[in-house]
Amino acid sequence: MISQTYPITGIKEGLGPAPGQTPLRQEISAWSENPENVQQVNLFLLALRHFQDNDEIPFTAKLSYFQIAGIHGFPLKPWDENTESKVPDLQDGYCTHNSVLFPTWHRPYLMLFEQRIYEIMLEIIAKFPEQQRATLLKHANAWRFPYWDWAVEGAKVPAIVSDAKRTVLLPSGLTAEIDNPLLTFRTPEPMGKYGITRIHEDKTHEAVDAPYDKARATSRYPPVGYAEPHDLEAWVKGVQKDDIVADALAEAKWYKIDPTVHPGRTGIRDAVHRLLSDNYFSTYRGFATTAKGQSDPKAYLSLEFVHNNIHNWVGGGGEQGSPYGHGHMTEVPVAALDPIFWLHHCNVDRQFAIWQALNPNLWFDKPEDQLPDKEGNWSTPGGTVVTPKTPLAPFHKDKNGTVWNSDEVRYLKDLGYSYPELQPWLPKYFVGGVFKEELYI
Ligand code: TYR
Repeated sequence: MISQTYPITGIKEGLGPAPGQTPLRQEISAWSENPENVQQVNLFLLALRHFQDNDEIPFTAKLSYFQIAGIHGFPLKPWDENTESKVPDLQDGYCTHNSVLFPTWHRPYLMLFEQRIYEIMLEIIAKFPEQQRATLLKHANAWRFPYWDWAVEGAKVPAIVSDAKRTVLLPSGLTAEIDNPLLTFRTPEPMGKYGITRIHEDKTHEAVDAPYDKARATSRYPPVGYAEPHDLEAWVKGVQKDDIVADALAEAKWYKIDPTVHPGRTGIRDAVHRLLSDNYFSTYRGFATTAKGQSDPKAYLSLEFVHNNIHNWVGGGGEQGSPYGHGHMTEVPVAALDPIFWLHHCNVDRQFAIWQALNPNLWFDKPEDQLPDKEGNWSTPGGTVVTPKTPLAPFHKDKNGTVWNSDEVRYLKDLGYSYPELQPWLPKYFVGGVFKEELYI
């Protein structure tokens, strides 16, 4: 029995740059390269390193990086729930993919990650000399988790992620060169020791053999096999071939789209532009998820579809005949172990929020092909009934086990963060020259 559940509340502190505004989640390169943010960037790197360190927060602890990443997939265990009974449901982990719950489930998941980093920042600030603490606290309160905008022209893995080492200022006043905690998640023992297993075939039953159990770090574009000692070593130590990520993003070979059938297949920017175009989708489901038909561009394009392809282009090996193995980001059960997962999902959440602001009246709706049952519930094609009240397990709002639902994560203003594009100076928030908070999402 879980005596107290962990309340995911969002960060409640801090002021945004404009009146009535919560602090913004910012684009990671612009944020990290702005000299005004050196103290925030320093706190962030110190906190992320602490979060990932088994000696600081053991992987057996509910609030460790390892366990929080594990909610998404492996190890297939309940998290913050009292429930052996849940175990059989957890064949794929808790994450909801190919479901209308895809955008909303990942929202409290990201809030949890952001909140943990903030909590650790506060612990680290307490170790700094007293006279520095008030300033550091102000920086921590105004901080929100950054996003990686993989849709900009020339998108590549941000330098703050690709750098092997980063210099940080320690509470003692000394500087240190540390292994970059954004590059990869490292574990002292092979991850099999903590319950991460090998994957032999992917979900379409294509043979892949990815020794995630042997890895002691996450990889992007690892070798395709591991029979050769140097390939095994690459898997164990982790490789991050971020130049290849940039090439894959530029090439944008969308899966399942045959270019001879859809000669207009274009890049990521075009896809995102269509995602966010006025009236492109007539339903929330159409925008949100791959759980719909695949026959025309509007049917195959969705936030989830774009997101899936980014996962594969970042992890590597997802395309038929690829000379690379499946890096962590390519496989749902292990994707969240790679730190870049969080930066990617923050951008997915941002696109979701921008779309919501553009389409304020669209929300959960019945699928075109099914009618709601007597209670007004409808099913995903897989048969599970989902509604905007479906619990987004295992994310709790309070200590008493109350679980978040999609309706409750609909408006960012309740959640303690916003994005640069959603600032309240947009004219629509000012009616008769007065700022209308209720219109601001
Ligand atoms: N491999 C998945 C696919 O091809 C993409 C994906 C990977 C989606 C990891 C989510 C995720 O967490 O659809």
